[in-house]
Amino acid sequence: MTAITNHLPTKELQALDAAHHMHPFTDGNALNAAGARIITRAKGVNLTDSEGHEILDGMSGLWCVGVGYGRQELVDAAARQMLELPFYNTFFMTSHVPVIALSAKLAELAPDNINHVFYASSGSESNDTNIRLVRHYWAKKGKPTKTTLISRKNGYHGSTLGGGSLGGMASMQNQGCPIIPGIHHIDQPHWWAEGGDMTPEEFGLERARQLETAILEIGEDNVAAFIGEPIQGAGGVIIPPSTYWPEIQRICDKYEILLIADEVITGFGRTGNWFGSTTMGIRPDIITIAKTLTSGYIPMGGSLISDEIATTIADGDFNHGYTYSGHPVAAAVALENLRIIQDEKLVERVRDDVGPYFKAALKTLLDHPMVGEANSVGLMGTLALTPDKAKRAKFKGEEGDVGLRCRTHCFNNGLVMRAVGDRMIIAPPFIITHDEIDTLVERARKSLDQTYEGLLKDGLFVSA
Ligand code: PXG
Repeated sequence: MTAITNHLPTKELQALDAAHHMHPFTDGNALNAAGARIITRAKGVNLTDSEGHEILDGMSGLWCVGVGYGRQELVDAAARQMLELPFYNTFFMTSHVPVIALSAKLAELAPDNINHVFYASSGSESNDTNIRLVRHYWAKKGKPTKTTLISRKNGYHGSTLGGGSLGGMASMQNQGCPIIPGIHHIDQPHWWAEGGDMTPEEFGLERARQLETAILEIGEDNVAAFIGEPIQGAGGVIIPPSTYWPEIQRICDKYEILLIADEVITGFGRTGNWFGSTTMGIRPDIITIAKTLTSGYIPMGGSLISDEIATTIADGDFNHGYTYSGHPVAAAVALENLRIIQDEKLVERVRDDVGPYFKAALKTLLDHPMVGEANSVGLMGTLALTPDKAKRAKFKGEEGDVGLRCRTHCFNNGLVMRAVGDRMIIAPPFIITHDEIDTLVERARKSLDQTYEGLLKDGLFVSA
């Protein structure tokens, strides 16, 4: 058989892909009919596909390639570690240097009360760990009935049975993922879509207080933890009203409920601080990490854990772990990635330089007839598309059709911008320059124009 390489014709690659590769969250027949876009290489913030098109990656891969593509340092760190010690487990009273160094580094970066790490290979696995961890913690504290975790509709916490249950995506739960016992969902703080006539501040408080209502219903003695993303990512970059997180923190404190910040997207600089918890002013007991931990060069996830929890469960086995918990190559890459973020001051860059520049550039799109909201925190941005800005109206027809049209125009104009329903979301690498942000917004505007013209032509620029 001939080797399958970048140099095969695109059509042949697409045919092999269609024949053998099942894609995540994808309509297989639609994909096979269209043919996958084959990405062959990348450098900085730009992807190149098998037809030689250059595409500005406004999504950092999948929210992960913070330091950008083509970093030789990360390649070298992986190669060195593979030669020295490609694998060893950490189960039976053994450890290794990369995992020790990474854990100490993460303890240094994490909030003061957090100095311990439990590793996994993804965000989903890490949240599965968290479910077991908080229940085990409360059992150790002599409160074994505290088992329920409260999370949010339209939150995203992964695709395993645990992560998918914590998440609030009905489309997932309807497909073989019935919500596991002991999970309760409250509404999300999505003012644009659900805030009605309330001010954002009133609405933020109302949504946070649903946590208190749920705790009182379920009983304080039965609730283990609340989990939320500081800013919902996969749900559409939902930036909560300023009143939301302080009220959630107050409620968690009052009822002795652990707070888990799922920072798989917001961690390691995305919001302009090392953690989105800092940006939102909260004090979590556990922080879920993945993605930018390694800038996506190799899979790794984990749970950053408070001293209180770690010391409480230290007495006796915690019967949980993954073959690749603390994988030495992943740990070496993570460590080098964090060194780059720190040495190149990328967190400060997002906070003080490219973050504010990006926000101002996005806001220029507010004059577009279809853009009702343009907002960002750090390098996490969102555009709400609407046929009626004043009413924050939805489009007539299937929700998400307009977003998909726009996403397709973006791709064709050399920009990856994702659609969640009819919201567009953007999260470029931290190394993006002002010029590249200008290019991103230019391509976004062109795509919005084409989407708008198409809707007018098809008579679809109409409210539901
Ligand atoms: N928590 C959060 C907050 C996430 O965003 C996970 C957990 C799960 O991580 P893993 O590594 O198991 O995928 C995520 C993942 C999207 C998209 O389309 C977002 C994610 C994954 C896939 C697609 O925005 N986030």
